[in-house]
Amino acid sequence: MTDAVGCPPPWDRIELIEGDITQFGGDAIVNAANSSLLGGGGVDGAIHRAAGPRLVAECRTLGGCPCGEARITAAYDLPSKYVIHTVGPVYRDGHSGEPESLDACHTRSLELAVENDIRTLAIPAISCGVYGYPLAEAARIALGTTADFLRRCNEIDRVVFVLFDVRTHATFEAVRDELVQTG
Ligand code: AR6
Repeated sequence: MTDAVGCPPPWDRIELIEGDITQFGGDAIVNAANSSLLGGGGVDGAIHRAAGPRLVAECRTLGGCPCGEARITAAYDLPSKYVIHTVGPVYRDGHSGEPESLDACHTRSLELAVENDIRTLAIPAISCGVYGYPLAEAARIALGTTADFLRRCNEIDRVVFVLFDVRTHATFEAVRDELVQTG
């Protein structure tokens, strides 16, 4: 099992930790939202609870967000400065545009980060809860897309995948190790 510090670029800028994303103290956290952007369960619910009611008030002004796109708001009572809300795909069979949408969620979130001078951001396992994306398949897209983005972008110092349970963390680590080895 490799550790980010011992990894070749760009993997040395991608960290995988088990934890609660609402405690991340970097510049921004990514929210796995739904297209209303008005809150929900899972990580979305946890982020809205920790940010306080001003977050949903700002979200209301945005008019929603389609699947595969992202929107940015302030983070209010959270320790980070911004929340980037993205809407992942609901998993059907893996051949109904889900990989492309999940890829787009990560790319659009990272693009918004660069546009807003965000250098450190945390990302949860988007679509891996209620939306039912198989973990290893989602990890391959999340990590592969992020690594490709960081290869051509030096304006982001650190992307931390904050994974909520042991199984998700272990799956992301195994996929990361595989991707590091295959280049
Ligand atoms: N920190 C990090 N990860 C978390 C946290 C947390 N505090 N809480 C849960 N997770 P989900 P989705 C993990 O269901 O599949 C919402 O209702 C969780 O264990 O939050 O994209 C939205 O409003 C899982 O690994 O998001 C949408 O309607 C991962 O976050 C819908 O769920 C994503 O699980 C989005 O579904």
